[in-house]
Amino acid sequence: MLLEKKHYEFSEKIRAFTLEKIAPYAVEIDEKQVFIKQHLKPLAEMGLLGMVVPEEYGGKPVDTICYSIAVEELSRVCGSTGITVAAHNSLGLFPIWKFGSEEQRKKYLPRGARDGELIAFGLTEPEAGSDAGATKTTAVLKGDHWEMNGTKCFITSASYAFAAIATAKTSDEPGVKGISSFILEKGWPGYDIGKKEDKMGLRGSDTAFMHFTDLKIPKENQLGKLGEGFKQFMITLDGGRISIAAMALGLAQGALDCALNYAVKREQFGKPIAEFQGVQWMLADMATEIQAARYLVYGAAAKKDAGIPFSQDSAMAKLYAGEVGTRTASRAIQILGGVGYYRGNYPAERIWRDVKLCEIGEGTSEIQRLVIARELIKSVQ
Ligand code: COS
Repeated sequence: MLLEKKHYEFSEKIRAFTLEKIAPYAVEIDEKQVFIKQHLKPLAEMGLLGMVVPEEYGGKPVDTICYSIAVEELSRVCGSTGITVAAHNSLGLFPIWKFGSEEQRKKYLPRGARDGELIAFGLTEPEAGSDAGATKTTAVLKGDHWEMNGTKCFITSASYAFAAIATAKTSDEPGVKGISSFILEKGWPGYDIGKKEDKMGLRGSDTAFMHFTDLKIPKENQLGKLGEGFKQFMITLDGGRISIAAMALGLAQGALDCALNYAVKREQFGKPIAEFQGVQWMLADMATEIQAARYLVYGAAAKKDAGIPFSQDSAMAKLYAGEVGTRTASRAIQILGGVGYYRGNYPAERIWRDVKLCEIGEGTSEIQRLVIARELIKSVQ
């Protein structure tokens, strides 16, 4: 059985938390485009900023199904909070825990996992998006330090993160073999953050460029082995994609919540529109697709925890949940009709803007199809 009693109990606990602490501010942070900074303390107190890290490093570890449930429930009420938590856990904490030295773990993880501070992930560059291996950023060894030059873009929480991990070419070896990764600290000379990006959705999350100019990185801040940066980041993204799938799932559920509550109250032709078969079929399709996405997400999560290869599963979960998310949000607006098209009154419109990111971030839907197809072909070779 995929789900145990503990998962339902965890889900109820997180739902109560999100309704009290996160939901009341979702409209305002979207409208005013304010970063969700006020949520960091309560999120840290709930352990939600340290879900993938052992207690000895300040974490409050949960299994990957619970982690997915947490991102799902947060996103159900506020996508901006969902993505901030997902990116911090999966892309910030996880690689330092997985690939970092004991010193690095002790130095960086507790601040991120326990103290309400964020860690960012720098892979994408202006010329290295889907082709993540086309990194132009370089790091050159100069005595006791590395000197990094380059630019990373679309970086979640870049402006607020106290540290970031980033990839750079450290040798001229062709392909991705010459890419390594490093832990960087905010405030180091030559580590600059660009302006906050003005986004269509997820407007309470922070997204910005990171610029590195002759940035001196102490040798001990190299993450893992030299030349393994690309692989580390791919392994990290395999896990991250489960969390973005969970985010899409939560947003889709939020859209269904909205449409369902509206449909049972809104009367036309003398009865609630939920009594019309056209609306019922839409609601039924939304609920069924959400449930199918949910089991793809939890299935990928269970495989990850069991130590079974799950690249294909996380790509499938993200692909399907992302597409279900946009479809569900669009149907929810359709059920609401004119009021669904207005801003601020009902969450469906915000969800529609937020959820589109789930078909783009941490690998587009096209990249997920590529990953799935490669695994399929590999399985018969
Ligand atoms: N786990 C472990 N290793 C992996 C891996 C994974 N999931 N994916 C690739 N690798 C390894 C490969 O095994 C290969 O190593 P070897 O040369 O030792 O065999 C190496 O990495 C290069 O892999 P590959 O040849 O598949 O690289 P490509 O350049 O073809 O790129 C894709 C692969 C397209 C899958 C990758 O660039 C990608 O995921 N792009 C999307 C990036 C993304 O998601 N960006 C979002 C940024 S975060 S917001």
